Amino acid sequence: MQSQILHFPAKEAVIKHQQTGDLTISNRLSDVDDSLQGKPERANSLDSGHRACQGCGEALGARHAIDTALDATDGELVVVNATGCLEVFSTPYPESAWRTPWLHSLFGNAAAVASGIAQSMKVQGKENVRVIAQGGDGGTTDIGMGCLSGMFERNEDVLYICYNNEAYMNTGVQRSSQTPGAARTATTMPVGEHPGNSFGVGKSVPKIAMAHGIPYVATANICNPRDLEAKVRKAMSIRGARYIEVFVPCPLGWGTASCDTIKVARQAHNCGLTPLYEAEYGEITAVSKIARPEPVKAYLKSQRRFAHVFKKGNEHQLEAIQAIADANIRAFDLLENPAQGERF
Ligand SMILES: Cc1ncc(C[n+]2csc(CCOP(=O)(O)OP(=O)(O)O)c2C)c(N)n1
Ligand code: SF4
Repeated sequence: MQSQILHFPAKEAVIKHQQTGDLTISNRLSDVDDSLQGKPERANSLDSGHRACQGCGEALGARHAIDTALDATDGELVVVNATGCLEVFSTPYPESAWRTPWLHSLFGNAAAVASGIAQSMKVQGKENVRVIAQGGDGGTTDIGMGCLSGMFERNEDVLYICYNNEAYMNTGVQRSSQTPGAARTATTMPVGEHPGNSFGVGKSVPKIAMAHGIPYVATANICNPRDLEAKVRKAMSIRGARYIEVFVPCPLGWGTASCDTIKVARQAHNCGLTPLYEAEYGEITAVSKIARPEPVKAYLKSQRRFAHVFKKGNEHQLEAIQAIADANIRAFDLLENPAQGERF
């Protein structure tokens, strides 16, 4: 495979002050819109006492998303949760860390259960009560795909949020259709001629959602909480089927330090592997540019699931991953300053 490695002239890069950029949760000195997480009136929908691993990106993403949705709906919200880490760590019977009406569906039918609740609210004349379905990438993009596609096709009044940690984490890190090429999981071991997960497999569910022509699709990343909140708020202002996919690192499954979750998420964004965009009725309407591009190496280096990529003889894997990032940068025109993407 022909790879195109990006050249990153660090000195010329314009460094924005983090405190006034778009990546911080809150800054009382800044006139940029504050994040809800920095305000005392946030709902704290996913309360303390749950059993997520330290540094769990999914827990962080869910709290930001549901707090925002509760704020946007004045608390008139029902949440349906597919089986998976988020459900297991938040609700060991008879306890619950959720401070909102919340319902556990099966692993693969959250979109169908949420559709039924939304229809029921309509019949009862309670359309002010809004419905969110949420789940991991296994429950959403694999086993839940049929129900999800049906929810999109019928244009049900539901926002579906997928927390994508790129594997089935709750059952011991098995490969999903979101596991990237070369990544090690319990079912894609780092051995053999092509160690880790195969290349050229998997699917983009945001693009599949767009192909259904639904009113709103977005990708988000917990490295940018303001952007995630803005997308959830926008989704809640729209009626009909909506889909948001949030990139959420998993320290346990990825082999990263729990203190590095945000850093790893930001590196994924900066290297172009996780483009952030919005689409309405099948057309892309906004793309978040990368202000400080980095090569994929920096992102992969901090994760044990990619450790074998750095072994002698596996250079082709590193090049293949860089080529995927380069293709995203081209396809979504991701660089804020195209000069930073000078290739050699
Ligand atoms: C029909 C069915 N098959 C398998 C399971 C076992 N199971 C529970 S959670 C899970 C994995 C969840 O993975 P994902 O949806 O990616 O969420 P994560 O745990 O990564 O957040 C599996 C396989 C189940 N509950 N139901
Ligand atoms: S295994 Fe991963 S997704 Fe599950 S609770 Fe731990 S960090 Fe979160």
